[in-house]
Amino acid sequence: NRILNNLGRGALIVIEGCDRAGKSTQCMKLVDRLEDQGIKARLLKFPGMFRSPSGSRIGQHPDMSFAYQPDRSTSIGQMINAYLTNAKDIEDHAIHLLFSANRWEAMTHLKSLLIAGTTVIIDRYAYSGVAFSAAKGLDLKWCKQPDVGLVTPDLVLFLDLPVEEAEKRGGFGGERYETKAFQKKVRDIFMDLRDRSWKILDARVSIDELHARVLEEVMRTIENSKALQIRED
Ligand code: DGP
Ligand code: NA
Ligand code: NA
Repeated sequence: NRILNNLGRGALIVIEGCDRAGKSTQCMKLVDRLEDQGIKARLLKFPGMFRSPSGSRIGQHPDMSFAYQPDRSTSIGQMINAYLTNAKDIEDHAIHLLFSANRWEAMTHLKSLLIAGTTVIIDRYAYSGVAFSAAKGLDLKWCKQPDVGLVTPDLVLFLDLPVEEAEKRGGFGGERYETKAFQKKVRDIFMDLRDRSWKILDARVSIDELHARVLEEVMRTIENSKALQIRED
């Protein structure tokens, strides 16, 4: 539990949830809103690609030109993209390590943002890493190891949407993992990963209502974060 800095750093906020819960929309609205209020904020996304409304991957989101796009351009990001779109098969343990490596390669950048006082919003983090791989049957303890030492979030907001509702939202696409049975397993594992930093928000409400709930939790965390340290648990 190494302590890096404790002077006016930014807060680290993670948005998690199953597919189609509305994470990317909420992340973008949140960053916009924080910036409007004069709070320096940036968005990171793992893996580093956004979807168009039709569900296909479009790389950088048009509204997100200000965001750091981690790693579509890196060789690891390209392998993950090929895997998710079923262009390439990668052994389960090997892809797990690649997802983790994709987070590790952003850590230097993430720490420098936090230390500079910027609040960072992350669309998926190590919880997704563990939940999706453990849902395939990989050993839970093994799944957690590669992400040990990543910067610890101050707040994890889990946008909770029943899988049946998620399916209605334009349906699951043809990407790997996008089946009802698999998403149910992923949600169960997410629930086992809850810790003190988690808040579960009902994602069945309207976009604006959910945004208000997200903002409330985030503002509370930012107000308390002056006293926070950067931890790598
Ligand atoms: P998204 O772009 O947020 O829709 O994520 C793409 C897909 O990749 C989604 O089905 C969730 C999955 N995913 C995200 N992070 C990880 C990870 O670290 N490990 C695994 N196995 N899957 C992940
Ligand atoms: Na997804
Ligand atoms: Na998303």
